[in-house]
Amino acid sequence: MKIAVYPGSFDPVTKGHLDIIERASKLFDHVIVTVMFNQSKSPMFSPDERMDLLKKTTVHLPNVSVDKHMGLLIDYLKVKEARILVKGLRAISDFESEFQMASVNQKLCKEIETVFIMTRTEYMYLSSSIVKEVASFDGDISDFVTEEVKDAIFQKIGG
Ligand code: COD
Repeated sequence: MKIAVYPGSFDPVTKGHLDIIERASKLFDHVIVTVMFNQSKSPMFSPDERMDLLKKTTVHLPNVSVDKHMGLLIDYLKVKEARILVKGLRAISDFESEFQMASVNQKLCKEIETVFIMTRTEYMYLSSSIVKEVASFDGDISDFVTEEVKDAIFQKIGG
């Protein structure tokens, strides 16, 4: 059974993330989407809120589950007996940090392989941060996130 873990901040999940999850779900037997902690970011949503939005967004995918882990990624993979890490790649700007993370993760645990899935062109500009910024100026984010996520963002910012 090929279990893949797709880790991220998912603060909140965007249609770019969803596209990667849907495509990964066709490649692997089971995909665990794991909400994690990125030390360089200050999240808008709590881990449980992010999990809840991910669950609602992926409800149509039977081989996808949602989880959270606040420690080291490779420790989580060991517990789940997963060897595959799924990452999305948008542009060259992603490459440097993703390459660094993949290299460190492989140094920490040789059995782990990172599989990169290229973004679709329509989502290559999309990030959780840009969605939150557009929403903060009351912009239309319907093309970027699902209705549930849109409502959750506007509720958070009091719009
Ligand atoms: N199209 C395609 N892919 C996308 C898009 C898009 N529009 N948007 C985001 N992605 C990809 C990202 O490239 C990433 O692979 C993934 O989706 C998640 O993105 P984010 O922004 O939600 O999450 P990040 O990048 O903040 O997640 C970083 C982690 C939390 C995975 C990382 O910090 C981590 O592993 N933390 C745990 C502690 C740890 O083990 N650290 C050592 C790692 S070397």
